[in-house]
Amino acid sequence: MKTFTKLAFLGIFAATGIIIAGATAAQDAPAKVANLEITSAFTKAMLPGQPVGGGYLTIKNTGKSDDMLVSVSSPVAGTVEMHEMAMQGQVMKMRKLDTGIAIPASKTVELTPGGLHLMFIKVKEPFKQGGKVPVTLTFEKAGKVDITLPVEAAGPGGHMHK
Ligand SMILES: [Cu+2]
Repeated sequence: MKTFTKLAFLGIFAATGIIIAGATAAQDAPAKVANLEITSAFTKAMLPGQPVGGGYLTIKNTGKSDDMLVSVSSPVAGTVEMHEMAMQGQVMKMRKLDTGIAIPASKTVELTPGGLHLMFIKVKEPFKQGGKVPVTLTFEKAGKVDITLPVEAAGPGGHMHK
């Protein structure tokens, strides 16, 4: 099921050059903190009345010790949680990760629509395409790093909220 979902997303990417262009635009110079490199950070425009937004990024651990993303904050949201999407039978469910997201040594962890993601809660102003969302990531060992998530068009691959 998971493979199917990934293939479905790849299909969407392949079918729409617009999204590929958007994804490329998100590839700013990597933010670095200790042995971690953060790339491909982005969020999506929120629809009117949508109370929460997702955040996506890739974290590469080039070091020899495991790390963990333990907390996330943003001045534009009351709270930022770490979530995971997973198929339970036929239903995609979202789960809050209370202990954080493990970033194992020599591994790359991707937060993507349909998988692990950040969830912006109590967003003050809905994210608008072309805007920027400042985020502070706190890692257990590497410490804090500030990044900026460009706001891309709302579109397929977003996730369902309950
Ligand atoms: Cu979520």
